[in-house]
Amino acid sequence: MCDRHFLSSEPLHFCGGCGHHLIARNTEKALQRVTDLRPLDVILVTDIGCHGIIDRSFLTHTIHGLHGRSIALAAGISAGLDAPGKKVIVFIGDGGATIGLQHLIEAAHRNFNMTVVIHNNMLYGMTGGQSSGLTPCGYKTKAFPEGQPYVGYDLCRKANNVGAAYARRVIGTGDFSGYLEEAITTPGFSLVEVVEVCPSYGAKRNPDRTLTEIVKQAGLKVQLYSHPPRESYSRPKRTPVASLLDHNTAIPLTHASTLANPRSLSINGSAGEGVQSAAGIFARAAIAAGLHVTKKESYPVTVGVGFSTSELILSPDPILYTGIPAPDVVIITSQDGLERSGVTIGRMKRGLVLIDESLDAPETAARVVQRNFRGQAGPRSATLVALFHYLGVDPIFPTNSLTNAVQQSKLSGKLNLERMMATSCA
Ligand SMILES: Cc1ncc(C[n+]2csc(CCOP(=O)(O)OP(=O)(O)O)c2C)c(N)n1
Ligand code: SF4
Repeated sequence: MCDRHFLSSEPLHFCGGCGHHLIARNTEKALQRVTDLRPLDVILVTDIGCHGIIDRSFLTHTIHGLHGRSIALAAGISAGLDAPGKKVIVFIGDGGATIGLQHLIEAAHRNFNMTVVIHNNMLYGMTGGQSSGLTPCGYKTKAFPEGQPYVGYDLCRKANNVGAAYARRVIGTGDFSGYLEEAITTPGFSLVEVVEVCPSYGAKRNPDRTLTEIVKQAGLKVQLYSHPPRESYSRPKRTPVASLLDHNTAIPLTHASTLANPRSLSINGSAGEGVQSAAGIFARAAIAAGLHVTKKESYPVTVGVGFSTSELILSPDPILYTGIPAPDVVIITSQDGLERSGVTIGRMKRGLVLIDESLDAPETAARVVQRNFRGQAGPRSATLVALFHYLGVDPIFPTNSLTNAVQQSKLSGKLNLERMMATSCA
């Protein structure tokens, strides 16, 4: 008698006669026969479905994945584990296995170290007996009371086609622990498809045929599909990468700010016109003046056209919430930016809207100031020019801090800073 228990002594939580009982019990037997394995050497990854409630009964590590994704989860665990003494086992239903079929194929193809045990009761048990991708043609389910009209997949052959060393179909009655043991001790990817019955939804509708008859009529073979073992997946070696934080150097404090309360800015222009870089430079200038700053970017997925918006919060105190329900300042440098910010501006009850003079002034209760940003230094510098103008209207920190930040940026040398400052302060 083995003193290593992998299952708790509590009754399992399946309906009476459910095939999932036998899979759990046979898996425990198989694990007990693999002498080097202790319960905490096993990582059991379960899927969504009735079979998945077994994770409260196994005394191993257990992880519950999303429906159809447990093999992908297990692949990540197996790749990250890199420990030969550990065993990753996946329990998944026929529903989950076919919902996440590509995960299964990839895991078999790349030979991830794991054993997948498919609980093939030929239907979705937990949700009331609908058909799955493994339901055999003619099998009666809730979805097809007259019989499934399609042929189900042959998962063992599919796994074999992509190189699985071990893929075996078994009828889930009696003692099949020997096959599970074979699979568990196969290096790399192995799969056991246990064909079983759901008494609550499957047996009721299909009372006359045995499992063996059903499998035979479906043209499925109860056998092993195998290949000689091959090297299992191991993580590609990578040169260590420096932390992203290493690229950042502290911004020295060079100026002082007069800002007493947080100020939120929404800066709106067109993609490709330097909105984000100008906002970034402005943020650095604010930090150099002792302020805390958050920055959020927003643009369409088609990054080369349409609007480009940057939201900044500047504050003398740490910023604990980075959302801007209603901005204090809206800067608009192009028609795209105007269209993007139109609704926000319409709702403003106070604050400042700084907008290029070529655009139609919007209806708003905020104060509107129109200036020539685009004409002054061209569309690509319009946002930076607008930010110089903003400091002229609302001098929350010295313009020199912004000039310094521009000089330290990639734009240094490309702009006529003196002219920008002169016109913005005018
Ligand atoms: C992505 C997703 N789709 C659908 C569901 C709903 N759902 C929960 S359990 C289940 C059926 C599970 O059937 P199977 O995987 O065969 O396991 P069994 O219950 O038969 O053990 C479904 C469809 C879900 N949870 N997540
Ligand atoms: S509903 Fe079916 S699959 Fe679920 S526990 Fe009951 S018998 Fe088993």
